[in-house]
Order: sequence, then C-alpha cells, then structure tokens
Amino acid sequence: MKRRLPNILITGTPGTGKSTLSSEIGEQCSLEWINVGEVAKSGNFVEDYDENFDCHIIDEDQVVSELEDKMLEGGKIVDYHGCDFFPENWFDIVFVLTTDNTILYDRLVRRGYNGKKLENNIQCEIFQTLYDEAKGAYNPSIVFKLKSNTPEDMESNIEEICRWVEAYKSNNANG
Ligand code: DAT
Repeated sequence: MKRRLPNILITGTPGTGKSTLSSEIGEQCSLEWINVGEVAKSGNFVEDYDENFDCHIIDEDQVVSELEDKMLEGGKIVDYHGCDFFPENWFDIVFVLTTDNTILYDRLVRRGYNGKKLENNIQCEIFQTLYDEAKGAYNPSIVFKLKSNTPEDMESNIEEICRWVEAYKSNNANG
C-alpha cells in the first residue's frame, strides 16, 4: 500500500533528540508530528508504573487504536522510545537516534534523571536496545541509525530526512 505522503518513525533512548528532530522535520517538511508520550498522557492511556525506568507504561493498544486513522492518511512523523508495538505497515522508514554515553549521561542528568532511572537509560543506549527492537519489528532495510551527539549531527539528520521526504513525495505524486 503506497501513501502519497510518507510516515516516519523516530525512535531511540530518551534524550537522544527524538522530539527536537521530529518537531524540526515536521515544520521543514510539512509533516504532522505525533509525540506518542503526549498522546498517551492527554488520552490517559496509561497502564502501570515501570519501577526500573521510573515512568508510566503506556497502554499500547489504546495508543495504536487512537492513532490508526491518522496514520492511514500518511504524512506523519512519530516519535517514541519504543517501537515494536506499532503496526509494521504504518511506517515507510524508521530512524534510530544514537548518542555517545557520556553525552547522553549529561543530557539526562540535566533533565533531572538520577539513580536507577539514569543507569537503566544509559544501559538501554549501551546495548543498542532500540536499534535491535526496530530491526526486529520492521524490515531491516528501512531501519537506519543516525548519530545525534552534536548540533551539527542534528542539522545533517534534518537535511538527510528532508531530502528523503522530498524524494518520496516526487516518487509517489500520483499514488
Ligand atoms: P528525546 O525526545 O529523545 O527525549 P530531546 O529532543 O528532548 O530528546 O533532546 C534532549 C536534550 O538534548 C534537549 O535539551 C536537546 C538536546 N539535544 C538533542 N539532540 C541533540 C544534538 N544532536 N546535539 C545537541 N543537543 C541535542
């Protein structure tokens, strides 16, 4: 099933820059940014509390059914620190942001993370948990890792994704 406008998933450990990147892409490429954490919060799609990560566990089924119609329209950029519960056919391409541990550590401390929550998120990055999850959940040929250490990385990631979106649009103009 081809969409005239693509759907993009941005995933990665918290603090790698998903929401910053997604909001920029949304503006620059005229896609609608969907922040899954916000969708879950505003709809109260929350199941439980995760003691290891000190955060709420979202009700994935409710989030998926809330977003289903929107996703079928195309033209969405979705960001979340998990990816294996979305229907595979929602996305045309998946980007996994990665950040060096020391840089990520500082960002998360600045965000107020500490103790087990900080440690578990850093481990999540060390073990490339989200990259493996993405490759397991989607065709690995549409899953790409992007470095997100510096503002220059952010700029080049924005450029690369916008170029990809423009190419998709011209290839699917009559779809
Ligand atoms: P996420 O949505 O993955 O949790 P974020 O977009 O909120 O991450 O970014 C976390 C913080 O790090 C925020 O202060 C912006 C900064 N940041 C993100 N990506 C960056 C990059 N490539 N270079 C420098 N700072 C970055």
